[in-house]
Amino acid sequence: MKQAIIYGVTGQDGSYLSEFLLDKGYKVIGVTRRSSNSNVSRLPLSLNNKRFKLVQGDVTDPASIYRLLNKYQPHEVYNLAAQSHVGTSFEQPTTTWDITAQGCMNILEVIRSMSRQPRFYQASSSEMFGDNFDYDSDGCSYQDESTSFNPRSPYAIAKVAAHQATSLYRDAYGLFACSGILFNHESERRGEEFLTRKVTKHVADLHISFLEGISIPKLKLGNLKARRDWGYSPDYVEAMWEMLQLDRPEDYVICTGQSHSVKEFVKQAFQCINIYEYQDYIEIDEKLRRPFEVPYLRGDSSKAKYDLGWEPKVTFEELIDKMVINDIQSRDRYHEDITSFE
Ligand code: NAP
Ligand code: G4F
Repeated sequence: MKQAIIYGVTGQDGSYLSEFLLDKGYKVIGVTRRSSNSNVSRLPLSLNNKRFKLVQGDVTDPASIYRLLNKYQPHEVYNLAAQSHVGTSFEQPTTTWDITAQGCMNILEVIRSMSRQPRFYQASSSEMFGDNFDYDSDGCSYQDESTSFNPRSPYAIAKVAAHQATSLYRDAYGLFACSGILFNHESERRGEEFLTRKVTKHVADLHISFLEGISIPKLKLGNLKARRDWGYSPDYVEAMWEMLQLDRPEDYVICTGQSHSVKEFVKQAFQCINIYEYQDYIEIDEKLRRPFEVPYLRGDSSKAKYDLGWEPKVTFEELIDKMVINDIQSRDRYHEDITSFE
């Protein structure tokens, strides 16, 4: 039976990847760091599976990585662990570096020392491009595997370091190590501090507040002009696995090829509850703007389509529908729980 270790299993992508690998018949070892509160809320399905094992570990602790990898001798290691919030990285640059850059190097070093070396996946990011892009034959801007990096946040700097380390260990030591350069991807399990979930959760709250006849404060947002290429996380974790099944390790851009502004996302989410004047329900908070903003992301994943046969399945509109509906249903369930206590 194939075995995989997932660092970052408690996060959005980690939870979907563990379910995907379990469906493929893998034994999955999910690594979670110690927390004063339970952080396994995204893992109920995996935890119910006998082939899933949750173990403690931390990418900033090399000895714990050494012990885990040598104990389980996995076929594949997925490094999804990161301080993954760009805004937070401006406030906590050193922590971001330790987890997001050094953490990757720590895993690579352990793999290098092993006699039976597992295949390694690194979660790289479109944030690494910063404000760089190329032009296609129609004059439209895009980023792909050959666009140069210009990291514009402590998070992006850490991701570039991890990306380059993965590439170096592949070339210098012959490791089967590759990076997926993933553009923004979201889901019903997205962390609530990221733009998309913050918006869909607020829209659900507003919907319930109308039903209850109460008013809630306006939604505070930062930059509405930035453009992102937003896809669906369950689609994207499939690409991670496909990269590790190839004959040769290579890096791949994973994206939808469509770019939308934050404003367009907000507008579409409010439309899900029949609000067409979303401006009446939001306000700009200057404190939510970042010291530097990545203005435009639109990827080209032709290489992944050609080599992996990978294509995104969920559209921008379907993604927003799924997230809003899920947040409304969660609010309904919460409401039923509260009233059953009364
Ligand atoms: P996420 O929900 O923030 O999950 C991050 C995971 O890393 C969590 O499980 C977290 O554990 C874990 N972690 C943090 N510090 C750790 C440490 N010191 N040791 C071990 N684990 C640690 O992120 P995501 O959206 O699933 O993204 C997965 C990966 O893809 C991240 O590396 C992210 O930077 C990268 N990425 C994401 C996107 C995107 O749009 N989602 C795009 C490109 C790249 P806790 O639960 O304990 O916090
Ligand atoms: O949802 P965001 O915080 O995602 P961001 O910064 O694009 O980063 C995400 O995608 C990267 C891939 O490109 C990942 F590597 C990274 O780990 C993460 O998953 O912000 C999206 C956009 C930004 O332009 C931000 O300035 O929304 C803008 N925004 C406007 N108001 C806001 C807000 N973002 C957040 N989080 N909160 C706001 O109130």
